[in-house]
Amino acid sequence: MVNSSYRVLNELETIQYVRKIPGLFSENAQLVCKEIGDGNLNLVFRIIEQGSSGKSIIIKQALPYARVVGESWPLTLDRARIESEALMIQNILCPGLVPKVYHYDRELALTIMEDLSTHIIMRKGLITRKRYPQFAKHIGIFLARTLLLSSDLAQDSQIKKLKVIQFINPEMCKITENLVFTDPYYDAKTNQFNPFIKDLIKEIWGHDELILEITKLKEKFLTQAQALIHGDLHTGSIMLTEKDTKVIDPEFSFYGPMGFDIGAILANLLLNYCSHEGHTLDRDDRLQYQDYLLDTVEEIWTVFEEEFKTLWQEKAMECYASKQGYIDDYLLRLLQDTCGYAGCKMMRRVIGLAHVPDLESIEDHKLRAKCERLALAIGQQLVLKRETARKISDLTSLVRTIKRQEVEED
Ligand code: SR1
Ligand code: MG
Repeated sequence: MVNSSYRVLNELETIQYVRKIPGLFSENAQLVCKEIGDGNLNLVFRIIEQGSSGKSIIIKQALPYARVVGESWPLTLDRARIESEALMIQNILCPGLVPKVYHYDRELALTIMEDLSTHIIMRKGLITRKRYPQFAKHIGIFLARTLLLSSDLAQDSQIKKLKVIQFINPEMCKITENLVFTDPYYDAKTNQFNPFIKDLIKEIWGHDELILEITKLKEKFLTQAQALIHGDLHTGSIMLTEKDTKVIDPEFSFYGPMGFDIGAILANLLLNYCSHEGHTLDRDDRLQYQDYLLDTVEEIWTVFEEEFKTLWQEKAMECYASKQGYIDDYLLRLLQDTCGYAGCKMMRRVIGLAHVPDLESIEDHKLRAKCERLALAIGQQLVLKRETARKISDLTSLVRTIKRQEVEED
């Protein structure tokens, strides 16, 4: 429900608002504001102080509906609280890897945070084949620290249960339940897909074994309060430079399965991998960049696993730390969940409501279909074969094998 003092701000009102917040700008500062949001859900304003200071901030305001659809899709404003509280926790667990929060206003569902105008949205960089040498290390550490340190592995179970309550996020979870695990697997009205791949999508709708496995992954998403996950960790939720990485937008955060976050980031690297069958027609350039993406997938997991084991040594509760073989079993289950969730996340971006610019920016629909078929083939096998994975190279080998089968290299 929208509270009575909530109102949607325009650019001028946003300037007037920030002037009243102590410590942001001086009284006479000349401020320019522009709404720059291009995401699915919120308003995002950037305010820049004119003159030599060049100081700037971001003001993010949740709308009481999903921006991408309009007022017919009402949406909780509590997501702004979830986002600001998750950012503050993540900033404690891994300082410097998320934007700083300067102010949160519950009434207006608004958060003021660090401006990252020197960084770009990772997805945009990947489409133009940019390389980010520090990214795998940064995101591997982010994942290990946010996931392990928020879980029962590293904190008292009573304290953790209170955090589960703090991060109850039913409306945002429902979006994921529908858009990731349900709608893409039948002829739902919300689906949108390229008519050139309808034959393959119909096969997926009739693939009982696949749908059974997706149902098991959905059940785990609904019921496993394993760690405080970001909940929407795609490459549009990452802003970076060659040296620095910031994870943004944790409004889907809740206590869920760790593999959902790791799978999300790997899935989005793999969607980009598929998209270069359409974007990068020079064979050598394409193969080199695709190798870079698979190396990145492997490095993310390797860094994650190393950091997870280090944290385990330092922080694991005695009841887990003392059990021989437990950590290896835990990480194996996590790898298999990661494969499964990566598969679901790939398929939903091809069949479901919300697509990715990596694929959507391929204007020739027949060429795009080639990429989408590859993404659907990889997605299906990641779900179906997840329990055979023993190490991260099993995932990347699977991708290479499927590409050889699906895309004839000349
Ligand atoms: C209506 S929201 C659609 C999608 O955008 C977000 O980024 C989430 O991925 C969600 O599923
Ligand atoms: Mg987002």
